[in-house]
Amino acid sequence: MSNTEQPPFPTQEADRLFAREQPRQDFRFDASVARVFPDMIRRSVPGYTTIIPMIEVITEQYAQPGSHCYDLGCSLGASTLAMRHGLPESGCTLVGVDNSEAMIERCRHHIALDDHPLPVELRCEDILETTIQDASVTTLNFTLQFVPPAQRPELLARIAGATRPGGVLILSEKIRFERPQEQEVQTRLHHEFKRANGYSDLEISQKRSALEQVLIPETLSGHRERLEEAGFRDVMVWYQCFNFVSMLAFKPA
Ligand code: GEK
Repeated sequence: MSNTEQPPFPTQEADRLFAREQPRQDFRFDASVARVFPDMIRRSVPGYTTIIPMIEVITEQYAQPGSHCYDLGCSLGASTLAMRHGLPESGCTLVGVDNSEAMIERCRHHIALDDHPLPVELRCEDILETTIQDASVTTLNFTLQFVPPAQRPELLARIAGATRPGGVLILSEKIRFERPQEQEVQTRLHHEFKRANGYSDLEISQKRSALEQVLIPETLSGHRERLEEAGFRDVMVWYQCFNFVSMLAFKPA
């Protein structure tokens, strides 16, 4: 396994995007977000810096010779690079997809700086439209939550249909809880995590409001049910920190 607990990109511009009071606008993955993204996601998503190196471990276990591996919603390529380092040097292809041009442009640069020889195909495309075929490992690392809920079943069914028997989907998501008390506790702990990482109350509340219509979390049981309807089996949570989880869903052999 490569260098594990380090943030994937060493030089990081600090995220101050919501530090000043501003009119409410829906969150977008534009150039200003792409510029600060490594710092933003590390300070906002509990467990992100653990999940990334584990994607390498999981990829190494489940990649099948001659298959395609996909990172859907690859942003700057942290999860893509983890997959790349988990793949054998030949015999698999790796595809990263993101519909933000600003992300893909920077991702291309990060991939070029990485010393692994396996080529990576980057597509600036909507994951709802991108071609997926003969897959063994597919990663949706905090991406499905940004897809409109009505379109999620079809996307998951398409991934399941394109996955080889024994292949896996790595699905990481912010979740919500059925019990109001648990929802309250886990949300508060998440906000405390952000505060501990230097975000002010103003930054936390402006970001939350910008994400309200854009990031739609679902319950764990909702995810399980839909993954099974899509054709996956043995859905399991392999990581959870507060209201952030990562699951594995297998295509039956
Ligand atoms: C990481 N996986 O660092 N089609 C293509 N891309 C999309 C779509 C879509 N329909 N919707 C959203 N995205 C990464 C982190 S970030 C998670 C993923 C976060 C893209 C969007 O442009 C963004 O780059 C990414 O999904 C989500 O491990 O910001 O919390």
